[in-house]
Amino acid sequence: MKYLPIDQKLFIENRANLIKHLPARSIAVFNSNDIMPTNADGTMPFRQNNDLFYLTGIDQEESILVLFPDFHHEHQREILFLKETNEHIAIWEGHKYTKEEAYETSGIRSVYWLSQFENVFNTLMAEAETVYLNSNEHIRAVVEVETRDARFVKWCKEHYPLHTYKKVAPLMHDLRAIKHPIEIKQLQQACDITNKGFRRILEFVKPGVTEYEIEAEFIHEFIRNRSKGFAYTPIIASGYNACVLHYIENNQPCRDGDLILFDVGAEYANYNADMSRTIPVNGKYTQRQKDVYNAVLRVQRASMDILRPGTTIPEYHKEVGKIMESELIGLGLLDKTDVKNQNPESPLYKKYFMHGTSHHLGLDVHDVGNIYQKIKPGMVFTVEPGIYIREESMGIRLENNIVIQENGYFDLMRDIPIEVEEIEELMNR
Ligand SMILES: [Mn+2]
Repeated sequence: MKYLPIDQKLFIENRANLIKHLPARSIAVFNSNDIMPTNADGTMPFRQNNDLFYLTGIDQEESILVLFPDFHHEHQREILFLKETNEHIAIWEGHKYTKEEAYETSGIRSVYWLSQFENVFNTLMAEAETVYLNSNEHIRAVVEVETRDARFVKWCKEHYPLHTYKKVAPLMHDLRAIKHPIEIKQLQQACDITNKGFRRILEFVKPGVTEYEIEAEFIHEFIRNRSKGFAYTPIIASGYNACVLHYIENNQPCRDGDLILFDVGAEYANYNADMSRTIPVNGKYTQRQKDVYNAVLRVQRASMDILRPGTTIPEYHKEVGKIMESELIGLGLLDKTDVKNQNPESPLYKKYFMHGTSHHLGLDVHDVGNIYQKIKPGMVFTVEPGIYIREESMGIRLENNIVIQENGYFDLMRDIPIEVEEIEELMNR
């Protein structure tokens, strides 16, 4: 891991919060992610299961967390099972957690090797009535590969058919939606690293550079600041490419007079930043570009003001739509009368602004959290309006990450340049 150690207090408190929701005689099990294969003996970089990470801080494959809050023996109420290590394994496979390190990281005192799992689990299951198991219930997830958690559900039900099974995912979504101050600290770090990357490219961009050269500048800055790299596949879209919402080719030269849209964020300690900025290739926005840019900026700021406790994401998106509508009329892109007569089921603004404005952000980029529940302090959201004008080969999106507070919000990207004047100044130094 490149990131600095996280205070184990986070994981201890996260477990304590989950346990409050478990009824008597229940057991909860969380599995790590698999290391995914590529070809031959190649593998993808390891990415921990976010629920297991949230509850333990353990960032290693083949790990299992078992919670049984009211088990008779206090020392077996929370147990971590890890891949065995010793001096021989350390030489051949590299470093794995020792039991002591796993305790330091997670605050869990009972750390066993994986080979003991079936025995210990069998003892616990004899006393348990209800079993909480994990599943990926993200509403946008397309899952074709069977995860370790999914395999465990099958195994468990086959070996223990008479227990009551429940899903732990809704509990985890509710908990993870509200961020602990230590999590906010990690998210701030991810945003600060993203800021460094953005400032680096403001000095680098000029007519003729290619989108992939810009991508290389970002990742260089990210990794040298203890990030694993991009939080998600970056979008570096100049000119018309910015109108292709999921453009990730990043292989075109940037032309004088065009804008470049970046949707780029750094990962830090498994937490993610999600930033969008739009800058002029030659360091100066044209009047038209400036007008559209400032319209997007006004929508962003107005959106931040109405994203507050008590509302829900669908209600909020409706309000943002109205703000966007009036800006598009102001830019001459929509006609007032047409808007008045529009079908409310498919509002006209969607021609120029076709995506959502905000999503939860955290260990997942599109983080878990029920969007139909009322927004609460401590939730972290992106705010990312955009205007895409295909006939003008121009796409502008501005995206910040904010923490919802009792009154108002805290902008984790407050230090990342966004005003036209500041961006022009930094590009022309
Ligand atoms: Mn986003």
